[in-house]
Amino acid sequence: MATRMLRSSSSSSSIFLCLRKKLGCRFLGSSWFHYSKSGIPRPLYEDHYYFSRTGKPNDKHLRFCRFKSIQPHSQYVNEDDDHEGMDFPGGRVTFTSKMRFISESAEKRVPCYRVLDDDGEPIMQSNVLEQVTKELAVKMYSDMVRLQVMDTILYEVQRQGRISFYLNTTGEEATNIGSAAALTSDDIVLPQYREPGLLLWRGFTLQEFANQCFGNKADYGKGRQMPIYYGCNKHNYFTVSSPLSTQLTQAVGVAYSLKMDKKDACAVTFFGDGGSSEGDCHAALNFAAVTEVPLLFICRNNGWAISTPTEEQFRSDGIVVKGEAYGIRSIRVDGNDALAVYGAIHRARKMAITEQRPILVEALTYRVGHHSTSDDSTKYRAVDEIEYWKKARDPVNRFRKWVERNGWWSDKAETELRSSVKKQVVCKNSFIAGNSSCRENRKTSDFRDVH
Ligand SMILES: Cc1ncc(C[n+]2csc(CCOP(=O)(O)OP(=O)(O)O)c2C)c(N)n1
Ligand SMILES: [Mg+2]
Repeated sequence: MATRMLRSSSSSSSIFLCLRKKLGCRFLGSSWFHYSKSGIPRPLYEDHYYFSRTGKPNDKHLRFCRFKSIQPHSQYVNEDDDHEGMDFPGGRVTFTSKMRFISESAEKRVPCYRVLDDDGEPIMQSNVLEQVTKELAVKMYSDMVRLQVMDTILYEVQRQGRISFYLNTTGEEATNIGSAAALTSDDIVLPQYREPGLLLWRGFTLQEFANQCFGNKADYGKGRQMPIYYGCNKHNYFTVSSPLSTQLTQAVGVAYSLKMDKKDACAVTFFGDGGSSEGDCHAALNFAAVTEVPLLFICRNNGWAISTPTEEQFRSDGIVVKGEAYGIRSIRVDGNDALAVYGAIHRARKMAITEQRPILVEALTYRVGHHSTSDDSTKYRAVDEIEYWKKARDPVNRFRKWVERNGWWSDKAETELRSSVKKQVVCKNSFIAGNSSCRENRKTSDFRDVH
C-alpha cells in the first residue's frame, strides 16, 4: 500500500514540496493526515475502497457538517475526488472494504522547522530573515544574554543559601526570547515556570526578578510564593503555579474571554514534555479546539521531566502529533533556533487571531541545567549529553553568529553588554544587594489581601 500511495502521490508531492520551500515554514493541517514513505502528508481517506458504490447512505437522521475549525486548509491538504460514503457528524466518511487500522505512528517523524543551521547560517532564503530587523535582532540577542547572566547570578545566590530555590532556563533562551519577540504585550501569557524570558522581554527588571526570589517587601506576591513564581498584571503574565498543566485549561478560558471581547490579541500558554502527560493538557487541547479560541500552546520539549526522559514519557512522535488528534493546526520547530521560533510563533499568532483558532507549537530544545537547585541531573543522565547540547547546540552562540555576520554585533558590543548587566547585578543598591534583610513582618502581613 505504501508504494501505491507513493506512486499516486508523486505529482502532488512535488507541488507540496515547492509550496513548502516557498512558505518557509509549514503547519500541519488539523485533520486526517497520514504520512507516506516520502514524508508527504496525505489525507487519510486516500487509497480507501468503498463499501457500496450504488447504495445511498441512510443517514439523514444524523446532523452532519464538517466543522469549520477542522476543515483542512487547501494549503495543507491535497484534495482527492469525493468518493461514496456517509455523512456523519463532523463531515463525510468514506467506506472501505479493507480492514485497516491507522498506524500508531507515521513512517517518518514530523520534520523540525529551522531557519539557521547549527553554525548560525541560514539554511535557505526565508521571509523571517527580512522580518527580523537589526533593532529587533539586537534586542533579542541582548535579552538572551541578560537571561543567561541573571540565571548564573541567582543560581549562585541560591547556592550561598540566600534564597531557598532557583530554576534556570539555560539551553532554552531561544525558545523564551524567540517567542517573546513574536508576541505583542497585549497577548496574555500563562507560563509553566521555565519562561522568565517573556517577562524580561516585556520590561520586568532584574530588580523585580530579585524582589520575587527574595520575597522582600517589593515583591508583588508579598513573599507568599516560592522563588521563581513570578507574576505581573502590568505585563499580562499570569503567576507561575506548582501543579503542572493547570495553566493550560485556564488559558482556554482566558482565550475565550479575548474572543468574546473581539480583542486583537491571543492567549499563550507554555508547558513541558512532562506537562503534556497531564490530563489537563488533553482537556485543554480539546476544549480549545471546540471553542475555537485564539490560543497558542507552546510546548518546550526539552528531553527531560526532572529525571524522566521523553522515551519514558510518551510513545507518540513527541507532542506535535497530538495537535492533529484534537483538530489543532500544529508545527514542530527547532527551539534552539531563535529565528525559527520567532517565525513560527509570529505566523501562529496571526492565524490564531485572524482565524480564531488554537495553534500548537512544539519546540525541540534541551534542558542544559539541572531541573532546579533541588536536583543533580548527573545522577540520571550522561555528562557527555549535557556537554554536547551546551557546546554544539548552544542557542545563544548560534544566534550571535547570525547577528554578527550581518554586521550588527561585535566583540566590543558583547563586552559592554555583559559588563553593564553584571554591574546592575553586583553594585551597591543593585538587584541583589541587601535584599535578604528587607522582608516584611510576616505576622501582620500574612493575612492581608488573602481573599
Ligand atoms: C501535577 C504535578 N505532578 C508532578 C509535579 C512534580 N513536577 C514538578 S516539575 C516536574 C517535571 C516537569 O517536566 P516538564 O513539563 O518537561 O518541564 P521542564 O521541567 O522540563 O521544563 C514534575 C514532575 C507537579 N509539580 N505537578
Ligand atoms: Mg521537560
